[in-house]
Amino acid sequence: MSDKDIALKPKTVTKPKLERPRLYKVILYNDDYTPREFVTVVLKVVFRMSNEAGYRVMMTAHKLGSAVVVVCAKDIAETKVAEAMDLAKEAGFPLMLKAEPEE
Ligand code: TYC
Repeated sequence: MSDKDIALKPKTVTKPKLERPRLYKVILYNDDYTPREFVTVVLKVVFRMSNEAGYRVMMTAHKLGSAVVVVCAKDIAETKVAEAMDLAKEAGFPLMLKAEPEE
């Protein structure tokens, strides 16, 4: 077999397709019982928002029924939802948040 007979295999570089992890949005829902001040404090403590940002998001939920608090990884979104709802539960308020996948 001469050198000419050696068939060189084309090097196929297969790029692993890494799917970007899906992002989740945390939605805050309005209710008639949780005090505005409490909602604002929860947004500050759990989501590290400024007083102004927390107040704005709280008022958006208050007026429109719901508001997006943050968009982040699934585990973070679910942890924050649980933390916020635990604080509300301890205080006896029916505050509701949900983590939903982004379209
Ligand atoms: N609607 C509540 C009230 O008037 C305040 C509130 C705002 C509650 C936003 C929940 O996500 C909420 N006391």
